[in-house]
Amino acid sequence: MRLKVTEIDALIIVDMQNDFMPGGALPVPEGDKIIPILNKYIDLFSGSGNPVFFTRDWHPENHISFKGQGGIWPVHCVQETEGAKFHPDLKIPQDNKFVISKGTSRDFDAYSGFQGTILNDLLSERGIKRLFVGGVATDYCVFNTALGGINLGYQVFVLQDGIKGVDVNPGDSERALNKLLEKGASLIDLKDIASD
Ligand code: VGL
Ligand code: ZN
Repeated sequence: MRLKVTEIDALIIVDMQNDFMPGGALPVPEGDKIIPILNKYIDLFSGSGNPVFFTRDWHPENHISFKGQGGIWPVHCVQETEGAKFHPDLKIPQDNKFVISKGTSRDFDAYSGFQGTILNDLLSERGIKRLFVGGVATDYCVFNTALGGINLGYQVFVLQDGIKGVDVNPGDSERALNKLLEKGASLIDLKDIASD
């Protein structure tokens, strides 16, 4: 595939936070391995003046998704903690970047960057029609953010070389990607995007 980044394109980097990286509270295996390639995507979009959106899980300390409150996850990405910060190696641009916090109320969880946020407004008011989605976890927040984008009418490209999954059940990530393909998403790699 050969794609050219134009003014209708936005990059969405999902949940590249310390708690989701090896050594974190809810690690995605090899989650840090995709940082160099995500930085290349970020350079490419940012360099051509396209907006880059960074979603983050941003939970209050008694969040319902935590085991202590009857949820399924260990405590993770608590607002203002070290674990909730973006990985220090992630190259966050100075300009034309947006941080989207989700899962911010105690009683609601959000796996999609669109859920309970202004992401769709920010995209549509900029005339964005195509979304390029990477980050973690393939089978949770990447999946739900990409699906949310498709359901809102965006053309969605999932960055095959810029995602990692947790696979709580073996095959979860593969099933998630197959579902996205079925819904009309495309899988691309960095080499599919023209740099000229
Ligand atoms: C996520 C589990 C719990 C994710 C967030 O970012 O994929 N997974 N909260
Ligand atoms: Zn969470």
